Amino acid sequence: MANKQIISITALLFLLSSCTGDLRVELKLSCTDLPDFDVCCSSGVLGPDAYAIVYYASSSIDSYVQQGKTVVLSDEHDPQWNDIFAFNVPEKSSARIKIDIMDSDVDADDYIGYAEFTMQDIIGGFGHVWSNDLSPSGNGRLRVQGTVFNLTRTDPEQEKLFAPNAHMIPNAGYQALQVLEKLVHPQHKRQSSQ
Ligand SMILES: [Ca+2]
Ligand SMILES: [Ca+2]
Repeated sequence: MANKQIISITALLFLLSSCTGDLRVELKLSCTDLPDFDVCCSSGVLGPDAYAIVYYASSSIDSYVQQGKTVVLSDEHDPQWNDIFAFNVPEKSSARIKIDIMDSDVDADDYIGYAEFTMQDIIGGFGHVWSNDLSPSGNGRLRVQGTVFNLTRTDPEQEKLFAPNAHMIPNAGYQALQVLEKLVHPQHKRQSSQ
């Protein structure tokens, strides 16, 4: 009996670590030199009303799924968004991220460009920074500032440094709770299905 409990606790810890990840990676986005996008009016040319869309693929073979957006920063060639996107990932994560940069308009929004990088570009990058020109035009540049927390460290103070209003991507904590629920209450499912 005791052995069984030890095995299931080990299995639980493994599943929790694979679901929630060893690292919390927080990303902040900014752009520089975005091209003019609203050519109008006698006042001349305005900068774009830029926002970013975040896509996430949890491995090198998975497809992208749209996960979140920043706010719109109006008439700005060099937007710096305060939105923070947080990911719980394994240390050796092969996840990929794509960012679309858009110009918000009253009618249809305009596409400015995109950039793609991997979670390892952030985890292993100098200062956890990654930047590149936007594709396909090469006009404008995306900069990604990462902050990486090691969740396997038992530091009770660490959590206080997490961005409080981060968009969690994907909601891996929820998946971990579902796994926990199944392991702790295996009877529950059997009974309810009878
Ligand atoms: Ca426009
Ligand atoms: Ca616009």
